[in-house]
Amino acid sequence: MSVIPPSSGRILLVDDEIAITTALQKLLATHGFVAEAFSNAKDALRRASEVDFDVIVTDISMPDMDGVQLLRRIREHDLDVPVILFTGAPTLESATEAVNYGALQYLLKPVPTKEFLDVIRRAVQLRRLAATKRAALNELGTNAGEGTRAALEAAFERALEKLWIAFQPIISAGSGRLFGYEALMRSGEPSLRQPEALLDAAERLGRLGDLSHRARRLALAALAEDQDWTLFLNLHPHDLSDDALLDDLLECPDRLGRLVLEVTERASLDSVPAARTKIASLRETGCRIAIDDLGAGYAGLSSFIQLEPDVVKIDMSLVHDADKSGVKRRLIRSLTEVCQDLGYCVLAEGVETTQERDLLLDVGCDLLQGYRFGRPDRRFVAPSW
Ligand code: G
Ligand code: MN
Repeated sequence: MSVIPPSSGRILLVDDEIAITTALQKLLATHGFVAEAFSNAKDALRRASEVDFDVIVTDISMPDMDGVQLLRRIREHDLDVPVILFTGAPTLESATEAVNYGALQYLLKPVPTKEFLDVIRRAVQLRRLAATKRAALNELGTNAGEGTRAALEAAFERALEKLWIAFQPIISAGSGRLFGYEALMRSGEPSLRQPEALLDAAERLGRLGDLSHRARRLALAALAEDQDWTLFLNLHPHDLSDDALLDDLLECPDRLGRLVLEVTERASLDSVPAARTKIASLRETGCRIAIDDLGAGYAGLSSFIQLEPDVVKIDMSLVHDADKSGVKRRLIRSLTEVCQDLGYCVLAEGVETTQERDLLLDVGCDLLQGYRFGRPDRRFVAPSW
């Protein structure tokens, strides 16, 4: 066996059985590694925040914080360091968690010396590979935050705490005056600032309910203002299957006449059980229903049949440059006519230019929304016309 020079890797060992860490520490030292041993996870965690280890080896069952908890805490700030869990009492649960939180290996005690050393050497190499890869990604500016579940969970928690609502004005086409505001969720957490990223994280973590509930509470609080404008609130298809939606609405029953719930056309409602009944019970609270993003996805008519909307929002992909495209112009015109015949109020969103605005006025849309009138903002910005 070749002798590995010193500095071949810095290893953190954690086990409440000191005899084990002492033996491993000696073994590692004779093979050129620098190993530090701790008998509890808390002290080990503190040390790991001071020094960069190449590999962390931890027992699973320990008093206070166990090895899986330690792994989770480490992943909150270090996505790369290989963590090896070892245990005398393997369980499916701990093995599953080990995988979920990105453990490199799950070893059974007692670990044969050769196998242990092989695993450690491979882990040190992987650590170096990860560091090089991350440096390259940072250099290229493409570090898209690949990571583990715990890192995503930690970011999501921060995002929930820093959740805030932006309000974008909606204008009455007839008068050019303010009609209402659409509530748009935003977060102060840099990695999850935009709603798409936030919703994607919530979906992956099974936390859509928590995110919607929080955003809804913040947005509905705005209705408490003694004003007469209408609030537009986006629903996720998941919300329709969540009793918390109705509960939250019923906390402010006297304000629901000023609320419009937007349901996107992008996702089919066919996957929502009893969507029609649910929409009906929402409507019974006094709020109105809008179909969002019309023309952006999904071509069927089932969302109309299921929702019987009060308002239809024409997607910005149709509105953008509509004054320059005969096809878009004709589409908007016929959509508006058909919807108004059916008794729906037509809102055009994503209006950015005066030319687009004038075209939509000519077509006869009822409501207008877009940067031309006002951008989403923390404050209730007065629209320009
Ligand atoms: O899907 P929904 O209609 O809820 O999406 C609204 C999103 O569109 C918001 O995030 C908002 O910031 C953005 N938005 C609003 N007005 C405009 C606009 O005039 N142009 C563009 N490009 N985006 C807009
Ligand atoms: Mn919307």
